[in-house]
Amino acid sequence: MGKPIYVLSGPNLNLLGTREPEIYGHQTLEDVRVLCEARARSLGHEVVFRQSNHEGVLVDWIQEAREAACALVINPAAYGHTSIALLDALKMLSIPVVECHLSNPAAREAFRRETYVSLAATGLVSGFGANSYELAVEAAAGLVR
Ligand code: CA2
Repeated sequence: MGKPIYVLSGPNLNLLGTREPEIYGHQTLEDVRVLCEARARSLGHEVVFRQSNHEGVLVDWIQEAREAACALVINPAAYGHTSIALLDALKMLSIPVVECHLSNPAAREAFRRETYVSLAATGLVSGFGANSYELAVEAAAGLVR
């Protein structure tokens, strides 16, 4: 088994499944982890699945992924719309980066239509609820040489 796919989630996603199910679905982040692990394993990969509410912690994990991961999937949550620090960290990666969102931010409020993270992402999966993560893992695996 090679290096794992890192799957990182940003602020408030630890509460997934507890509110706004019409936007984000009923599944918890633990459910999402199980889906990602299963999809990755079926494709011959392991995942490292982590969530943080703290921007600097996410930056640390992105930096760690430079050496430790074969690809990175990230749902930056609200930091995607605000964080140049995440963008700068992602730009230092030479592995595939797949941005993922549960909802489709492009179809929501104007402030969600731009994400800094997209500037460093190989591609974006959004709007499919928990399946966005699975699809993002599949896309990431497909990009790994
Ligand atoms: O659709 C997504 O995955 C988002 O990244 C979710 C973020 C939002 O700021 C982005 O614009 C789009 C919000 C995450 C809020 O976390 C939740 C916590 C509990 C229940 C539902 C979501």
